[in-house]
Amino acid sequence: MIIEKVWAREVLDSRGNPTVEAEITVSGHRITAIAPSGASTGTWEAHELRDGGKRYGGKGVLKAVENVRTEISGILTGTDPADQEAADRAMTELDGTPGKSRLGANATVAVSLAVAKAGAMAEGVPLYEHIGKGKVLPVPMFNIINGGKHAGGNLKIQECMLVPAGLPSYSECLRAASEIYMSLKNLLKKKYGPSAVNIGDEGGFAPPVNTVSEALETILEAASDAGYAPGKEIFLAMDAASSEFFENGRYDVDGMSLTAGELSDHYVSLTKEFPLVSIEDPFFEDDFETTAQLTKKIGNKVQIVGDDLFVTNTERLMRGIKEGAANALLLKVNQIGTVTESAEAAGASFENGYRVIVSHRSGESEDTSISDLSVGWGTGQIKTGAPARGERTAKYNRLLRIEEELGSAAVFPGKKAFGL
Ligand code: 2PG
Ligand code: MG
Repeated sequence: MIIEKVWAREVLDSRGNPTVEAEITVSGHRITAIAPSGASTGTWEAHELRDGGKRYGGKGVLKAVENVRTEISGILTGTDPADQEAADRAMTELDGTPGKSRLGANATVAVSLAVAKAGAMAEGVPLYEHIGKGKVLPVPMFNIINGGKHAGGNLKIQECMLVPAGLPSYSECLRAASEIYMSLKNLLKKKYGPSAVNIGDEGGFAPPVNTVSEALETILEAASDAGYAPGKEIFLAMDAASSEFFENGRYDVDGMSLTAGELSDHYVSLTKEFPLVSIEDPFFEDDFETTAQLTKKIGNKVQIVGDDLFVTNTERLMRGIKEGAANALLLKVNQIGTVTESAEAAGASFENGYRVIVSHRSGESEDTSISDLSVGWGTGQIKTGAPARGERTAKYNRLLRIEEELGSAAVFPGKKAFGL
Protein backbone atom coordinates (compact mmCIF):
# COMPACT_ATOMS: atom_id res chain seq x y z
CA MET A 1 0.00 0.00 0.00
CA ILE A 2 1.13 3.55 -0.64
CA ILE A 3 0.33 6.99 0.70
CA GLU A 4 -2.02 8.45 -1.89
CA LYS A 5 -2.34 11.92 -0.47
CA VAL A 6 -0.88 14.06 2.33
CA TRP A 7 -3.01 16.94 3.51
CA ALA A 8 -3.41 19.18 6.56
CA ARG A 9 -5.80 21.70 8.05
CA GLU A 10 -6.00 24.09 10.97
CA VAL A 11 -8.20 22.80 13.81
CA LEU A 12 -8.59 23.84 17.48
CA ASP A 13 -6.91 22.32 20.53
CA SER A 14 -8.41 21.93 24.01
CA ARG A 15 -7.46 25.49 25.00
CA GLY A 16 -9.17 26.84 21.89
CA ASN A 17 -5.93 27.62 20.08
CA PRO A 18 -5.30 26.57 16.49
CA THR A 19 -3.19 23.50 15.83
CA VAL A 20 -2.22 21.26 12.91
CA GLU A 21 -4.28 18.25 11.87
CA ALA A 22 -2.55 16.06 9.26
CA GLU A 23 -4.55 13.78 6.99
CA ILE A 24 -3.07 10.86 5.08
CA THR A 25 -5.00 8.86 2.49
CA VAL A 26 -4.28 5.15 2.11
CA SER A 27 -6.53 2.90 -0.01
CA GLY A 28 -9.10 5.64 -0.10
CA HIS A 29 -9.23 5.86 3.74
CA ARG A 30 -8.45 9.22 5.29
CA ILE A 31 -6.46 8.98 8.51
CA THR A 32 -5.88 11.98 10.76
CA ALA A 33 -3.62 12.98 13.64
CA ILE A 34 -3.47 16.25 15.60
CA ALA A 35 -0.43 18.03 17.05
CA PRO A 36 -0.64 18.83 20.79
CA SER A 37 0.82 22.01 22.31
CA GLY A 38 2.47 22.84 25.63
CA ALA A 39 2.22 25.90 27.91
CA SER A 40 5.22 25.29 30.17
CA THR A 41 7.43 24.49 27.22
CA GLY A 42 11.11 23.71 27.58
CA THR A 43 13.62 26.03 25.95
CA TRP A 44 15.21 23.10 24.09
CA GLU A 45 12.01 21.74 22.57
CA ALA A 46 11.59 21.48 18.81
CA HIS A 47 10.02 24.58 17.30
CA GLU A 48 6.26 25.08 17.10
CA LEU A 49 5.64 27.17 13.99
CA ARG A 50 3.05 29.94 14.52
CA ASP A 51 2.02 32.53 11.94
CA GLY A 52 2.23 35.70 14.04
CA GLY A 53 0.18 38.72 12.98
CA LYS A 54 -3.42 39.41 14.02
CA ARG A 55 -5.22 36.22 13.11
CA TYR A 56 -5.86 34.05 16.22
CA GLY A 57 -3.69 36.47 18.20
CA GLY A 58 -0.64 35.38 16.23
CA LYS A 59 -1.20 31.69 17.02
CA GLY A 60 -2.45 30.62 13.59
CA VAL A 61 -0.71 27.62 12.00
CA LEU A 62 -1.42 28.21 8.32
CA LYS A 63 2.30 28.23 7.46
CA ALA A 64 2.78 24.82 9.07
CA VAL A 65 -0.36 23.58 7.29
CA GLU A 66 0.98 24.85 3.99
CA ASN A 67 4.31 23.09 4.61
CA VAL A 68 2.44 19.80 4.95
CA ARG A 69 0.33 20.38 1.85
CA THR A 70 3.32 21.26 -0.33
CA GLU A 71 6.83 20.23 0.74
CA ILE A 72 5.99 17.30 3.04
CA SER A 73 3.34 16.00 0.66
CA GLY A 74 5.94 16.21 -2.11
CA ILE A 75 8.30 13.77 -0.39
CA LEU A 76 5.80 11.36 1.21
CA THR A 77 3.17 10.88 -1.48
CA GLY A 78 3.69 7.49 -3.13
CA THR A 79 5.78 6.07 -0.24
CA ASP A 80 5.02 3.12 2.04
CA PRO A 81 3.17 4.20 5.23
CA ALA A 82 4.52 1.13 7.06
CA ASP A 83 8.05 2.53 6.84
CA GLN A 84 7.88 4.99 9.73
CA GLU A 85 11.62 5.53 9.91
CA ALA A 86 11.91 6.44 6.24
CA ALA A 87 9.04 8.95 6.48
CA ASP A 88 10.44 10.56 9.63
CA ARG A 89 13.98 10.68 8.27
CA ALA A 90 12.75 12.24 5.03
CA MET A 91 10.90 14.97 6.94
CA THR A 92 13.84 15.65 9.24
CA GLU A 93 16.23 15.97 6.29
CA LEU A 94 13.79 18.10 4.34
CA ASP A 95 13.52 20.46 7.31
CA GLY A 96 17.30 20.68 7.66
CA THR A 97 17.36 22.59 10.99
CA PRO A 98 18.16 21.11 14.42
CA GLY A 99 14.81 22.08 15.98
CA LYS A 100 12.54 21.60 12.94
CA SER A 101 12.08 25.34 12.87
CA ARG A 102 11.69 25.60 9.11
CA LEU A 103 8.75 23.22 8.58
CA GLY A 104 7.57 23.38 12.20
CA ALA A 105 7.57 20.46 14.65
CA ASN A 106 3.78 20.90 14.83
CA ALA A 107 3.68 20.02 11.11
CA THR A 108 6.09 17.07 11.34
CA VAL A 109 4.56 15.57 14.50
CA ALA A 110 1.03 15.58 13.08
CA VAL A 111 2.25 13.92 9.88
CA SER A 112 4.48 11.46 11.74
CA LEU A 113 1.59 10.29 13.94
CA ALA A 114 -0.74 10.10 10.94
CA VAL A 115 1.84 7.96 9.09
CA ALA A 116 1.99 5.63 12.13
CA LYS A 117 -1.80 5.25 12.12
CA ALA A 118 -1.83 4.77 8.33
CA GLY A 119 0.93 2.14 8.63
CA ALA A 120 -1.14 0.30 11.24
CA MET A 121 -4.15 0.38 8.96
CA ALA A 122 -2.13 -0.84 5.98
CA GLU A 123 -0.88 -3.78 8.05
CA GLY A 124 -4.34 -4.44 9.48
CA VAL A 125 -3.20 -4.20 13.12
CA PRO A 126 -3.90 -1.76 15.96
CA LEU A 127 -1.51 1.17 16.31
CA TYR A 128 0.08 -0.20 19.52
CA GLU A 129 0.95 -3.44 17.72
CA HIS A 130 2.28 -1.63 14.67
CA ILE A 131 4.74 0.51 16.62
CA GLY A 132 6.05 -2.05 19.12
CA LYS A 133 5.90 -5.46 20.68
CA GLY A 134 4.66 -4.38 24.11
CA LYS A 135 1.28 -5.33 25.54
CA VAL A 136 1.69 -3.26 28.67
CA LEU A 137 -1.25 -1.33 30.11
CA PRO A 138 0.42 1.67 31.77
CA VAL A 139 -0.08 2.86 35.32
CA PRO A 140 -1.79 6.22 34.86
CA MET A 141 -0.73 9.38 36.67
CA PHE A 142 -3.78 11.61 37.08
CA ASN A 143 -3.19 15.33 37.44
CA ILE A 144 -6.08 16.22 39.74
CA ILE A 145 -4.80 19.47 41.26
CA ASN A 146 -3.48 21.92 38.68
CA GLY A 147 -1.11 24.75 39.52
CA GLY A 148 1.64 26.79 37.89
CA LYS A 149 1.03 27.90 34.32
CA HIS A 150 -1.98 25.58 33.95
CA ALA A 151 -4.10 27.37 36.57
CA GLY A 152 -4.49 30.90 37.87
CA GLY A 153 -3.79 30.47 41.58
CA ASN A 154 -0.93 30.67 44.07
CA LEU A 155 0.19 27.06 43.83
CA LYS A 156 3.57 27.15 42.08
CA ILE A 157 4.02 23.39 41.67
CA GLN A 158 2.34 22.67 38.33
CA GLU A 159 0.87 19.19 38.82
CA CYS A 160 -0.23 17.17 41.84
CA MET A 161 -0.93 13.68 40.58
CA LEU A 162 -2.75 10.65 41.87
CA VAL A 163 -1.02 7.34 41.09
CA PRO A 164 -3.25 4.37 41.97
CA ALA A 165 -0.39 1.92 41.35
CA GLY A 166 -1.52 -0.48 44.09
CA LEU A 167 -4.68 -1.48 42.24
CA PRO A 168 -4.81 -4.70 40.25
CA SER A 169 -5.57 -3.44 36.73
CA TYR A 170 -5.62 -0.38 34.52
CA SER A 171 -9.43 -0.16 34.60
CA GLU A 172 -9.45 -0.33 38.40
CA CYS A 173 -6.96 2.57 38.43
CA LEU A 174 -9.29 4.59 36.25
CA ARG A 175 -12.27 3.81 38.45
CA ALA A 176 -10.35 4.79 41.58
CA ALA A 177 -9.25 8.03 39.94
CA SER A 178 -12.80 8.94 39.01
CA GLU A 179 -14.13 8.13 42.49
CA ILE A 180 -11.34 10.09 44.17
CA TYR A 181 -11.79 13.00 41.75
CA MET A 182 -15.46 13.20 42.82
CA SER A 183 -14.64 12.98 46.53
CA LEU A 184 -11.93 15.62 46.05
CA LYS A 185 -14.53 17.86 44.44
CA ASN A 186 -16.79 17.59 47.52
CA LEU A 187 -13.91 18.08 49.90
CA LEU A 188 -12.62 21.18 48.10
CA LYS A 189 -16.08 22.73 48.06
CA LYS A 190 -16.42 22.12 51.80
CA LYS A 191 -12.94 23.44 52.61
CA TYR A 192 -12.67 26.43 50.28
CA GLY A 193 -16.13 27.18 48.85
CA PRO A 194 -17.74 26.54 45.45
CA SER A 195 -15.17 28.33 43.28
CA ALA A 196 -12.45 25.95 44.49
CA VAL A 197 -13.63 23.36 41.98
CA ASN A 198 -12.88 25.49 38.95
CA ILE A 199 -10.48 23.60 36.80
CA GLY A 200 -7.13 24.13 35.09
CA ASP A 201 -5.89 23.23 31.62
CA GLU A 202 -5.53 19.52 32.28
CA GLY A 203 -8.91 18.99 33.96
CA GLY A 204 -7.65 19.00 37.52
CA PHE A 205 -9.11 21.36 40.13
CA ALA A 206 -7.44 24.70 40.75
CA PRO A 207 -8.26 25.39 44.43
CA PRO A 208 -6.86 28.37 46.35
CA VAL A 209 -4.12 26.38 48.08
CA ASN A 210 -0.76 28.03 48.71
CA THR A 211 1.55 25.07 49.14
CA VAL A 212 2.06 21.66 47.60
CA SER A 213 1.73 20.03 51.05
CA GLU A 214 -1.77 21.44 51.36
CA ALA A 215 -2.65 20.06 47.91
CA LEU A 216 -1.16 16.60 48.52
CA GLU A 217 -2.78 16.33 51.94
CA THR A 218 -6.18 17.12 50.46
CA ILE A 219 -5.72 14.49 47.74
CA LEU A 220 -4.91 11.84 50.34
CA GLU A 221 -7.92 12.86 52.42
CA ALA A 222 -10.10 12.53 49.32
CA ALA A 223 -8.62 9.10 48.61
CA SER A 224 -9.42 7.93 52.14
CA ASP A 225 -12.94 9.39 51.90
CA ALA A 226 -13.43 7.33 48.73
CA GLY A 227 -12.28 4.18 50.54
CA TYR A 228 -8.76 3.81 49.14
CA ALA A 229 -5.61 3.28 51.18
CA PRO A 230 -2.85 5.89 50.79
CA GLY A 231 0.61 4.35 50.63
CA LYS A 232 -0.84 0.95 49.75
CA GLU A 233 -3.19 1.47 46.85
CA ILE A 234 -2.74 5.17 46.24
CA PHE A 235 0.52 7.00 45.68
CA LEU A 236 1.35 10.54 44.65
CA ALA A 237 3.48 12.24 42.02
CA MET A 238 4.28 15.83 41.23
CA ASP A 239 5.55 17.85 38.31
CA ALA A 240 7.27 20.90 39.75
CA ALA A 241 7.93 22.37 36.27
CA SER A 242 10.36 24.46 38.28
CA SER A 243 11.76 26.55 35.39
CA GLU A 244 8.49 28.46 35.72
CA PHE A 245 9.29 29.70 39.25
CA PHE A 246 13.06 30.04 38.90
CA GLU A 247 14.49 33.53 38.72
CA ASN A 248 17.93 34.97 39.45
CA GLY A 249 19.18 31.76 40.99
CA ARG A 250 16.26 31.29 43.38
CA TYR A 251 13.05 29.32 43.44
CA ASP A 252 9.91 31.16 44.51
CA VAL A 253 7.75 28.27 45.72
CA ASP A 254 5.41 27.33 48.59
CA GLY A 255 5.64 30.87 49.98
CA MET A 256 9.44 30.70 50.23
CA SER A 257 12.43 31.90 48.24
CA LEU A 258 14.82 28.95 48.06
CA THR A 259 18.27 28.17 46.72
CA ALA A 260 18.64 24.93 44.74
CA GLY A 261 20.07 23.23 47.83
CA GLU A 262 17.18 24.37 50.03
CA LEU A 263 14.66 23.27 47.41
CA SER A 264 16.34 19.90 47.32
CA ASP A 265 15.88 19.56 51.10
CA HIS A 266 12.26 20.61 50.68
CA TYR A 267 11.69 17.74 48.21
CA VAL A 268 13.38 15.27 50.54
CA SER A 269 11.11 16.28 53.42
CA LEU A 270 8.04 16.03 51.15
CA THR A 271 9.01 12.45 50.27
CA LYS A 272 9.17 11.67 53.99
CA GLU A 273 5.76 13.19 54.64
CA PHE A 274 3.87 11.77 51.63
CA PRO A 275 3.82 8.53 49.59
CA LEU A 276 5.48 10.29 46.65
CA VAL A 277 6.77 8.00 43.92
CA SER A 278 7.73 10.52 41.25
CA ILE A 279 9.05 14.09 41.03
CA GLU A 280 9.35 15.74 37.61
CA ASP A 281 11.61 18.66 36.71
CA PRO A 282 12.63 19.39 40.32
CA PHE A 283 15.14 22.04 39.19
CA PHE A 284 15.27 24.43 36.25
CA GLU A 285 15.74 22.96 32.80
CA ASP A 286 19.55 23.25 32.56
CA ASP A 287 20.42 22.22 36.10
CA PHE A 288 21.75 18.71 35.47
CA GLU A 289 24.00 19.04 38.50
CA THR A 290 21.47 19.53 41.31
CA THR A 291 19.13 17.08 39.57
CA ALA A 292 21.95 14.51 39.75
CA GLN A 293 22.52 15.27 43.44
CA LEU A 294 18.84 14.76 44.26
CA THR A 295 18.76 11.57 42.18
CA LYS A 296 21.71 10.26 44.15
CA LYS A 297 20.02 11.14 47.41
CA ILE A 298 16.50 9.75 46.86
CA GLY A 299 16.49 8.19 43.37
CA ASN A 300 16.47 4.65 44.74
CA LYS A 301 12.97 5.15 46.12
CA VAL A 302 11.59 8.10 44.18
CA GLN A 303 11.51 8.43 40.41
CA ILE A 304 13.15 11.66 39.24
CA VAL A 305 11.77 12.63 35.84
CA GLY A 306 13.32 14.83 33.17
CA ASP A 307 10.78 16.69 31.05
CA ASP A 308 12.05 20.19 30.20
CA LEU A 309 15.46 18.83 31.20
CA PHE A 310 15.55 16.21 28.39
CA VAL A 311 12.81 17.42 25.98
CA THR A 312 12.63 13.87 24.51
CA ASN A 313 15.99 14.63 22.90
CA THR A 314 18.37 11.67 22.93
CA GLU A 315 21.44 13.92 23.12
CA ARG A 316 20.22 15.71 26.24
CA LEU A 317 19.06 12.41 27.70
CA MET A 318 22.52 10.88 27.15
CA ARG A 319 24.07 13.81 28.98
CA GLY A 320 21.68 13.16 31.86
CA ILE A 321 22.55 9.48 31.88
CA LYS A 322 26.27 10.27 31.92
CA GLU A 323 25.89 12.70 34.81
CA GLY A 324 23.33 10.63 36.71
CA ALA A 325 20.67 13.34 36.42
CA ALA A 326 17.15 11.92 36.88
CA ASN A 327 16.24 8.27 36.35
CA ALA A 328 13.23 8.61 34.05
CA LEU A 329 12.31 10.30 30.78
CA LEU A 330 9.06 12.12 30.17
CA LEU A 331 8.30 11.36 26.54
CA LYS A 332 6.38 13.93 24.49
CA VAL A 333 6.39 13.28 20.75
CA ASN A 334 5.99 16.93 19.85
CA GLN A 335 9.05 17.98 21.85
CA ILE A 336 11.24 16.30 19.25
CA GLY A 337 8.84 16.21 16.30
CA THR A 338 8.69 12.59 15.08
CA VAL A 339 7.66 9.14 16.29
CA THR A 340 11.01 7.65 15.27
CA GLU A 341 13.10 10.10 17.30
CA SER A 342 10.78 9.59 20.28
CA ALA A 343 11.23 5.81 19.99
CA GLU A 344 14.98 6.39 19.93
CA ALA A 345 14.81 8.36 23.19
CA ALA A 346 12.65 5.63 24.77
CA GLY A 347 15.13 2.96 23.60
CA ALA A 348 18.12 4.85 25.00
CA SER A 349 16.27 5.21 28.33
CA PHE A 350 15.49 1.52 28.62
CA GLU A 351 19.03 0.52 27.65
CA ASN A 352 20.38 2.66 30.47
CA GLY A 353 17.89 1.64 33.13
CA TYR A 354 15.86 4.84 32.93
CA ARG A 355 12.06 4.58 33.09
CA VAL A 356 9.79 6.18 30.49
CA ILE A 357 6.46 7.96 30.97
CA VAL A 358 4.49 8.79 27.83
CA SER A 359 2.88 12.20 28.27
CA HIS A 360 0.19 14.44 26.87
CA ARG A 361 0.58 18.25 26.61
CA SER A 362 -1.53 20.81 28.45
CA GLY A 363 -3.00 21.75 25.04
CA GLU A 364 -4.52 18.53 23.71
CA SER A 365 -7.16 17.16 21.35
CA GLU A 366 -9.30 14.11 20.67
CA ASP A 367 -6.22 12.35 19.26
CA THR A 368 -5.40 9.18 21.22
CA SER A 369 -2.08 8.12 19.67
CA ILE A 370 -0.14 8.42 22.93
CA SER A 371 -2.24 5.68 24.57
CA ASP A 372 -1.11 3.26 21.87
CA LEU A 373 2.50 4.43 22.11
CA SER A 374 2.59 3.70 25.83
CA VAL A 375 1.21 0.17 25.31
CA GLY A 376 3.29 -0.76 22.25
CA TRP A 377 6.52 0.64 23.64
CA GLY A 378 5.80 -0.98 26.99
CA THR A 379 6.62 2.13 29.00
CA GLY A 380 4.49 1.08 31.98
CA GLN A 381 3.48 4.65 32.80
CA ILE A 382 1.39 7.38 31.18
CA LYS A 383 0.34 10.85 32.32
CA THR A 384 -2.56 12.42 30.52
CA GLY A 385 -4.36 14.69 32.95
CA ALA A 386 -7.42 14.35 35.15
CA PRO A 387 -9.99 11.59 34.65
CA ALA A 388 -12.26 14.31 33.23
CA ARG A 389 -12.59 16.56 30.14
CA GLY A 390 -12.92 14.98 26.70
CA GLU A 391 -9.35 15.52 25.46
CA ARG A 392 -8.04 13.67 28.56
CA THR A 393 -10.68 10.94 28.80
CA ALA A 394 -10.19 10.20 25.08
CA LYS A 395 -6.76 8.79 26.02
CA TYR A 396 -7.95 6.97 29.13
CA ASN A 397 -10.93 5.49 27.28
CA ARG A 398 -8.68 4.32 24.43
CA LEU A 399 -6.68 2.41 27.04
CA LEU A 400 -9.88 0.75 28.29
CA ARG A 401 -10.53 -0.50 24.76
CA ILE A 402 -6.97 -1.78 24.43
CA GLU A 403 -7.25 -3.54 27.80
CA GLU A 404 -10.41 -5.27 26.63
CA GLU A 405 -8.88 -6.19 23.27
CA LEU A 406 -5.72 -7.66 24.80
CA GLY A 407 -7.64 -9.60 27.45
CA SER A 408 -5.40 -12.04 29.29
CA ALA A 409 -2.41 -11.11 27.10
CA ALA A 410 -2.29 -7.66 28.76
CA VAL A 411 0.45 -6.97 31.26
CA PHE A 412 -0.20 -4.47 34.06
CA PRO A 413 2.92 -3.60 36.08
CA GLY A 414 1.19 -1.85 39.01
CA LYS A 415 3.63 -0.90 41.77
CA LYS A 416 6.50 -2.59 39.93
CA ALA A 417 6.41 0.30 37.46
CA PHE A 418 7.85 2.38 40.31
CA GLY A 419 10.15 -0.29 41.69
CA LEU A 420 7.86 -0.84 44.70
C1 2PG B 1 4.35 19.10 31.50
C2 2PG B 1 3.24 19.30 30.53
C3 2PG B 1 2.18 18.27 30.47
P1 2PG B 1 2.93 21.44 29.12
O1 2PG B 1 5.01 20.04 31.93
O2 2PG B 1 4.68 17.95 31.84
O3 2PG B 1 1.55 18.04 31.70
O4 2PG B 1 2.76 20.60 30.49
O5 2PG B 1 2.29 20.66 28.04
O6 2PG B 1 2.27 22.76 29.39
O7 2PG B 1 4.42 21.57 28.88
MG1 MG C 1 6.47 18.60 32.93
